[in-house]
Amino acid sequence: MRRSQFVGAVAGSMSAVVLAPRLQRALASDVVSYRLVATPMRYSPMPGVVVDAIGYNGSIPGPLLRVTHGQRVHVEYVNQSSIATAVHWHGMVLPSAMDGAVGVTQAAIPHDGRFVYSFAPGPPGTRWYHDHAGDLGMLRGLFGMFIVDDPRDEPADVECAIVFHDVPDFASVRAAMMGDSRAPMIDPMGSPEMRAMKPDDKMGDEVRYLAHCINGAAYPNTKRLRVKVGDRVRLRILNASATQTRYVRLAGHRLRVTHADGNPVPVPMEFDALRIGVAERYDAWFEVRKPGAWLLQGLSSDPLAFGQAMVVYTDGYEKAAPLSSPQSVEGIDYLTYEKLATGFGAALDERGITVRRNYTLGGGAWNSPRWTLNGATWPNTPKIVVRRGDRVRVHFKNTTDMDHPMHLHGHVFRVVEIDGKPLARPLDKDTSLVRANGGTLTWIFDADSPAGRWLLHCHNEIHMMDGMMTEVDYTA
Ligand SMILES: [Cu+2]
Repeated sequence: MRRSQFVGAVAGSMSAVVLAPRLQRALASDVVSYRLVATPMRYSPMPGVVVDAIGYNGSIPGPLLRVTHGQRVHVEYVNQSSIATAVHWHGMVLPSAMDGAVGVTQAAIPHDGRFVYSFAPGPPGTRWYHDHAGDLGMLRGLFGMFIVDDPRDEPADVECAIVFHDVPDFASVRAAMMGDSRAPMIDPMGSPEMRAMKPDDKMGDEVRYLAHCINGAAYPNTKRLRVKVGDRVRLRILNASATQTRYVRLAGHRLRVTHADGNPVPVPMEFDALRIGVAERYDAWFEVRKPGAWLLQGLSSDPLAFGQAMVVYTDGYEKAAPLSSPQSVEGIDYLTYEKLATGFGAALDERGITVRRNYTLGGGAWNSPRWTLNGATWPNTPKIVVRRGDRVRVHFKNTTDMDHPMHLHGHVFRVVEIDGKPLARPLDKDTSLVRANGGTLTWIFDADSPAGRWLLHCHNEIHMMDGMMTEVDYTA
């Protein structure tokens, strides 16, 4: 019997949020209504850290939004935050006017302003929502998970929404944005955290963080997940960090990945740990085979990041010291795109491609202080102009010494090539990391979304604000 327990990403409360079963909710209404109000809040993710933040409905992350695929959503958004904002629905294919990209699909919503977002959320999967107004709202706390349930999914006994996020030091954010030489910019030797990671994970040295959190808090104040022996547990994991890649591991368990960015993977596959770039999501399952207590951790050698952990436990183990994992990825089997794609294939399938665009990712402290596409910054970057029905190939080459999580609005693309080698099976995604130091990656997508302008950008908040952004325009 399915218990339909759902632990939502609601901060400010240590208790689990139990939602009604999916089918009942689907039958309840064809339209699901939410009201989101952005307001300033004092936010304390851990003792000794208090920041002036902005949250949706007084919570960081914002409330979990959830519909069953086929339902419409009606979101009344009210901006009481004192900054300009708008809400972007990350991973959704929706009318352009609902996309929330300020300056492209809508005007910024001023303080005291209101905007109604109404659309049919899809495709089904683990999606999210966040500010996209260019006034640092997301860094201040304006983000949350949005689940579009797929009624065809295999049932889980327990589902848990898990949002990894970081609390920035705003002085370092402002310095990074201004290219201030006093800012902790990229250190060629790397910070201790970066040295412990693979070279391709050098992200986020520009911004200093005060806390690394799961669902609004740092360990040991993180919410705990109670499970039973025999439970099949589905974790919906989002990396909402503004700049940092995360490795995620559950002690004592392998994680079976079924969805990448909410989209079904070619073949579900088990890993010791997930590697999750900024804005990416993975659905990861495990079965509880024995009683115990285990830590779900974001791996890092940064002492501050040890707090990015939460306890999963069975009855009787509430007080037990949880089993933990070493803070290293050395020698473990962690998720990579090529593994998820079942390896490399013979040749790229270029059938039907009508539009080709190559982007060189450039910039950074040692090349130029600006982050660029083909040497230019937004809005002077070369666009991709399409007609409905086009098939588009986008090739990235990364000349910088940081990974870049490239994101396309309003489409699901297929990752088909990495570092010059075609993947055996394409990965359906909306955000993908392009490896540092000469890495390449290719997308193919069909221009079959609603007409309009769709942003394509690096999801590292600093890089995007700096200009590593372009757009896909439909002309007909
Ligand atoms: Cu970037």
